[in-house]
Order: sequence, then structure tokens, then C-alpha cells
Amino acid sequence: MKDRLALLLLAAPACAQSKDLLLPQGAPVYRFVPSEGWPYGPEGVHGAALPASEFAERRAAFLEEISRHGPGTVAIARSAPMAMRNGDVEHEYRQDSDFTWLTGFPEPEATAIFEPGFPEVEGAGSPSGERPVYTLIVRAKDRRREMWEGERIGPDRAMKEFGADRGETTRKTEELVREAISRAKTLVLVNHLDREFGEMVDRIVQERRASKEGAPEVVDGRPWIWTRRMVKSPAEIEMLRKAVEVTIEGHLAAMRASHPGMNEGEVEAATEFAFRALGSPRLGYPSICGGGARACVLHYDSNREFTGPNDLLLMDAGAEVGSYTADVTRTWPLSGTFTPEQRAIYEVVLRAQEAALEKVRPGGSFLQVQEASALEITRGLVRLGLLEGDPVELAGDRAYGRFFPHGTSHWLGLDVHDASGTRGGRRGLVPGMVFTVEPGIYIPEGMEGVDPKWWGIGVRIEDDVVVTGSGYENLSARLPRDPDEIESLVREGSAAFRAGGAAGPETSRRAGGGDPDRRRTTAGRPHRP
Ligand SMILES: [Mn+2]
Repeated sequence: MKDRLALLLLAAPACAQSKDLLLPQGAPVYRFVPSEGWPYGPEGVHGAALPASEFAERRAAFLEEISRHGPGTVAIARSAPMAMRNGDVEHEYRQDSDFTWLTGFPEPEATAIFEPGFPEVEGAGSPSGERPVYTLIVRAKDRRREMWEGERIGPDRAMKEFGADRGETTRKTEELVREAISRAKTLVLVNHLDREFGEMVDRIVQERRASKEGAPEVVDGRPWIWTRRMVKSPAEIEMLRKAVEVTIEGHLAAMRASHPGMNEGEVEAATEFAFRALGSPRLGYPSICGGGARACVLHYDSNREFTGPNDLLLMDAGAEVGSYTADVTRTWPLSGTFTPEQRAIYEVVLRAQEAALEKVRPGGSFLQVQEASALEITRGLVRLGLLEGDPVELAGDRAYGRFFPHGTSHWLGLDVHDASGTRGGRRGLVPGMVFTVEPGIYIPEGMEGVDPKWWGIGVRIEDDVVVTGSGYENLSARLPRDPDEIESLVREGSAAFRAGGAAGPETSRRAGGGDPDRRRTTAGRPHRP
């Protein structure tokens, strides 16, 4: 019943004709009721954040690491810059992940300076009166600007809440960076995105070359951070669990809201409504909601087409919670029934995912996970007549690559493709690593040498796993993968939709969706006649 409620509320604007729903036509929907398996209570996970101690531990490890470069080592980390979208409109701001990992500080224009081992430097501004090891330079409090842009954290809270020994304002950025570089024999730089800042640091380092002390050696500090980011602490795993649980609710909401002919954007909105309602402040990456053949476009995210009556919908969507993101994909028939060809492909992908999951254990590797899923995909494609030959040989030659062009796994954490600069392939898996397992088969319209009955089918199944002491835990296991279970979920939703709306999708769709001709032209060619 709870589940029904969630659907009815989501579907309310489309059910405006119904007398028994008592919602005015076009009414916005303000309440989302999570399903029974939701573990965090009705209040959701709003405001979830790692404890300050987590950041203190990371910084202690970072200071120890940079000290290995010898005395006179200074580290400077820089926040992500703001990005313009159009005119004077900015893109939504999201802090750089390495900067987040080190500082937890969420605002732009921030610089962190780490100076271990300089006893001669006086501790100006340090609350303890000791020399500052960790300086955080942040935007100043500014009543006028804060009235336009919202509250700023400011240097005092940078010390109190973010653990800095010294808080300064951006007015002093260049001066303090210059000072730190002038003392440095080695400069460890953590700057992923701010080109202007990088150029300023370059300029200062070049100027030092002319001085009698000479310029410091510059070391990229990011690879060490990425290595650390690959293995998650218990608190990080709990945060990822929250992100995954919110994501599961979004997928369930989308499945239950599904009906043939719906616009991809509606599926996206149903999902993201659940994300926001449960406390995810933003997406981990743009949602992919591809109907029919658009499921074969790996990074499709325009999500604006109407679907056809027999279309599968591939949804790859992840909520971000406490800066950590989930990354989950399900593929389902909007009608509630797989066609025989869709089901055949789906079952191959599911089997491949299970084979891959079996390889997830301490001491295993991405490569083993990839090989297992590729072999199962190949076996399935041979069984269905889509490839010919010996599966083991074909897999060795990567003949599956036409149908399955991406890898099975990537790390997951602060970034959806986490720690992507590290070479994952042969690295031994250890407890605390979190990654995706996501085989897929994609058969675009008109694919050469393939019976047209398969055209336009794209299936991916993606779950998020954490390596444990003895194997793995599938964090997204609560979201059904079994094709029968998926069908009944979608049908349960469509049934409630029809009951609640009194009218089927034909009459409840407005602007375009209800017009069968329009739907045919925008949905593209149905993959089954
Ligand atoms: Mn993924």
C-alpha cells in the first residue's frame, strides 16, 4: 500500500481527470513515500555528512605522505572554479573531489596550504597560538554578496568547523601562496580544474628560478590521493550505502511510474523527484534515460523523446549524498512485458553480471571480473546466433566488443568514475574498495550482419559492490534484477496508474504524448514490427 501511495502521488498530475484523487489538475506533488525496504526512516538522509574526524585523519595521512619528500615540503590544494553556463548564469557549483577529500570545504575560490616542519613560521591567526600547519583561504564574509548569493562560511568557521589552524580570506591568496612557495624545496600541488590558479602557481615558481634559493621541485599530489580514495573507510561505505539506497528508491519510483508511450523526461523526473525528496542534494552524474534504440547510446542524456509501445527503457542514474555517488542501471519494458528478443538479451546480460560478481573478492582484480562477464556475454551471443564460433576463442579476440564496448567495472566514490587516474586493471582487490559491475549488450538500429529482430535493443545491468573480507556485498541488491520481478513491479505500477487515473496513458498524456501519430514520429522506428 505504501508503495502504491508513492506511485499515485508521482502520477497525480497525469491523473487529474480522476474524481477520487482530489488533486487539482496540474498540482505539484510534494510528498514522496519510500517503499518498505527503505532503511532510513521517513525523514530521509538530508544533510548527511562525514564527521570532521574523518577529514582530520586524511590530512594527517596526507601530511605524513608529503613529509616523505623531505624537509621543506609544502602542499597547496585548490578548489574547483565556478563555470559559466550562458550569459551571466553559472552552472551549479560542485566542489572538486580531491579538494573535498582533503578539506571537506564546499565553496569555490578556496585554497588549502599545508606546511609541515616549519617551526620558524609564526602562528598568526592560529587559535592554538602554534605555528599553522594547515591554512585554509576562503571567501570573506560579505553582507552584500551574501544577500545575493547566500551565506558564506568565512575564515572563522573554516578554523572551527573545518579544522584549519589558520583561516584567511581570498584577498591574501596570492601573497600566502607566494610565501609558501618561497619556503618550499618541494611543492606538492593538488589542482585538478582551476587553470588560472595553476598559471599563477607556475608564474611564481618560474620567478623563483631567478632567485638565489631557486625554484622548488613541483610534484603532482593527486595520484597519491587517488590511491587513498580507492579504499573506503567504514564511514565512507556508510555514505555510499545512503547514496545507493536513495538511488534504489528513485529507480523503483521510475519503474512504478512506467507506462508505454511515456516521455523519457518523465521517467527522469520521477527518479530525480525521489532522489531530492529523500535528501540527495544533486545527481552524481546526468541521468541516462534512453527508450528503445537510444538505450544503445552509452552516454545518452538528453532524455526528451517519447517511447514506443514495446520499448525497453535503460536508466542509468545515481544520487549523490554527502558528496558520494551511487551508479546504478536497470533496463525494463515500459509496458511491463519483455518481448522474447528483449528477454533473451536481458538474460544474457544478467548471467554475465552474475558471473562477474562471483569474481569479486579480496585478491581478485578488475581484469578477472571483466573476463568473466565478457566470456558470458560471448557465450550468450553465440547461443542467440549473434556471434559464430568458439566462445572462448571469440572472447579472447574480443569479438563481443561490437555489442559490449565498455569495461565491466570502474571505481565509485566521490566521483562516479572514481580515482580514474589510477590503473585499475590488475590491481589486487582489497576490502573497502567500491566499484560497479555493469555488463551490457547494445544492438543499434541497422547493425550490420545482425537479424533486424534484434535491432534497437540495449540492455545494461549495473550494481555497486564493496569488497569485504571474504567476498563482496552488493549495495544495490535490493533493486530487483530478475526479469520476472521487474515485470511485476512495472505492471503493479501501471495497474495502479490506470486505476488511479481512471484513464489509460492514451487519454492522460497531454501535449504530444496522447497523440499516437506524434508518438510514432518521435519514438523512432519500433524495434519489433
Ligand atoms: Mn557506471
